[in-house]
Amino acid sequence: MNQSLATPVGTTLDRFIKKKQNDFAFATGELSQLLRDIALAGKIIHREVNRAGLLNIGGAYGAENVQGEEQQKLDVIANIRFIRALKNGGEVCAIVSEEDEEILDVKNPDGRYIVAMDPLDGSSNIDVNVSIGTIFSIFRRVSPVGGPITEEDVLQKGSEQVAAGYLLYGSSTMMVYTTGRGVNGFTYDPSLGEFFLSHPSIQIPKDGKIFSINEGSYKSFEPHVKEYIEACKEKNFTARYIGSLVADFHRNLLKGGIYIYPATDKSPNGKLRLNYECNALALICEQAGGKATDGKNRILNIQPETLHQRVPFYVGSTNMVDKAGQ
Ligand code: P6P
Repeated sequence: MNQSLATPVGTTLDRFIKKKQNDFAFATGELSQLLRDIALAGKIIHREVNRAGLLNIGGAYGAENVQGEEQQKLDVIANIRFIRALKNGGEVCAIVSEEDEEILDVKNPDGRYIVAMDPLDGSSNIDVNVSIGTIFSIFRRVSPVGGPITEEDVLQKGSEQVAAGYLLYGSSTMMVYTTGRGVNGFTYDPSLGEFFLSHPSIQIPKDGKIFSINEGSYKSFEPHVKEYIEACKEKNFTARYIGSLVADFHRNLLKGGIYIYPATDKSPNGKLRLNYECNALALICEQAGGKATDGKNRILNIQPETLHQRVPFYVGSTNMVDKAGQ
């Protein structure tokens, strides 16, 4: 990119979105507003996450989400906050959330976008103060505006995403997203209530020396996965597995590396969900020059069959994903 055209580090997210909108000849500002709505919800979750321990709102909520996992209270709060921000923003007609079994029709019949999200991924880490994240995909609705939400609207291939990203609530809170023209990272300054461009035009190294996988399931890994892990160890690569997808993904995106959640005995189709985890990170990774597969097929080419469909997930530096796959 011509550096003189590059947006200077320190630009606010709002200004950046506006500038990029001007780059799109027919942009109407709706997607820009939707990205702002997501950033607003991220600021709210930042506040909730950073005071969870103090207000003792951590710990199991008692209810269970569709995944049969114990819902942490912050899971529920994050889901409510994102749904409210997206509904009030008016750009979204429907939401697919990890926390809700059914499609959420937010009663915005003029909304032209669908959001698929994991409002708080890695929430089992909340009580031990490990980084967690929000993952989101944005699609244009394919059914007529004003009509009923259809299955075609919410079961689109990842290649149809118009935008995707994540928020990482870590040592600092970041928002990283793409609208199909590269990947940019913004760091939140809570004293100013603003996200600032801190990681412009992120590119993932073609190769890396970090592998992220839960070796506790080693015995049930397929042979090619075992072979790949042994090859990594032969080369004295670094094993880094936080148990929080967004945190592991983000580190590998910046430093180079691979994250693998393969098929296991317990999760024969892998654990991660295609619609609101894998698609978003696959688009981000590809836009940053990396790769994402299910071990064979490009993630973004997989046609979803169900809302909460799981797929094996290999994502990160291109050369590593190629070697780890079948
Ligand atoms: P395991 C968290 O529940 C999550 O969805 C990802 O954030 C994380 O990478 C993975 O599951 C951890 O799963 O089976 O290794 O504990």
